[in-house]
Amino acid sequence: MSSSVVTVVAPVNIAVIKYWGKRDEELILPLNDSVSATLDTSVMCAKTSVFASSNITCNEIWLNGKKESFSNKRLINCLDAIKSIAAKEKSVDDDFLSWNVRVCSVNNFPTAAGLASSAAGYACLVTALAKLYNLKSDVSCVARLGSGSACRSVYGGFVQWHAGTDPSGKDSVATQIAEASHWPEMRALILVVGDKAKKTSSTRGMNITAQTSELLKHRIQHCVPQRTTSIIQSIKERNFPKFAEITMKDSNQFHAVCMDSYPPFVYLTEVSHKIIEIIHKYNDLCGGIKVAYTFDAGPNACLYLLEEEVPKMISIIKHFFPSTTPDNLVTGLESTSELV
Ligand code: 2P0
Repeated sequence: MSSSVVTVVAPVNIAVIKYWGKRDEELILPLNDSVSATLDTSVMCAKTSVFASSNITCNEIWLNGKKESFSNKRLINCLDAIKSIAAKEKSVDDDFLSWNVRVCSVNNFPTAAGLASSAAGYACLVTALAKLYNLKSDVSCVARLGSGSACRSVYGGFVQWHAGTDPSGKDSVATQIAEASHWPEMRALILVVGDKAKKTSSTRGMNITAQTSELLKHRIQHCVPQRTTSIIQSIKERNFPKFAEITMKDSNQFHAVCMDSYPPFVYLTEVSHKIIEIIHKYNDLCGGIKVAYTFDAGPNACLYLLEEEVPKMISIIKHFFPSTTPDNLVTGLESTSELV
């Protein structure tokens, strides 16, 4: 086989049932199931090109135009896992498998600011490598080795990551609940509150929480299983108020769990709290739930709402935050990752 380049675009996903806490750090196995929606790649995505050649003397990676070290363990684990599947499937010849790779990846949104950049980045890398090596197997398991939430970005629409029980991680995989076309009116609006890298990384934060939070134990045993079943049902029934209520409660509990950690850490800012207050007031005035907020490990809000609410919500946000530019707002759900 001759040298070749593969370029892939992969979407960001924003969880409505949050993943927080690992039972295995090396294999990245979560303590609970999580559920997310995958966003439209036309506005927020990672784009990765991979190239293998006998002329490349050692593996190389370029992130947002800057050369980085390929010594990151998670990166190496992903490449090794893909190569080992390729060897098993005999999908490429041995020469091609022995060549080094060059990876170039860019995000079109703030990296490390709690906007799921690692999810899109690793989903993109793993999908690109799987295409380069001609793999047939599901690769959500490999994306998980890069970043837990990345396994959910391998699919479009609404996705569940099953925590699994097997110590090998073989059943800790993502599956699609429904395609984006199942609920075509669903929209996500991203409000970029801050684009600085977070003080406490997700990996470190999860570690502190798993070791110290009593509330996390309660969440895993008594809240997440019921919420996961109910939110999947709400997606299947296209029941927005039910979907939205569970989404907001789960986001709030995730941030409560961060505060219950010792030492505690905080991702929400005053502006994030203001957004929460505005959404609750808006829903009260509407006499029913029309908009849901959710916040990841950062201050930025993701609002889930139906298409008919988007213009109203944009004018409300502009009223309360007059400096908001159209760039701060992103809409749309995604159907699948694409090869470009
Ligand atoms: C999620 N987050 O479900 C949750 C909600 C942030 C808050 O998954 O250590 O970057 O690489 O597995 O996947 C962020 O965690 O962490 C995350 P690692 P990851 O989307």
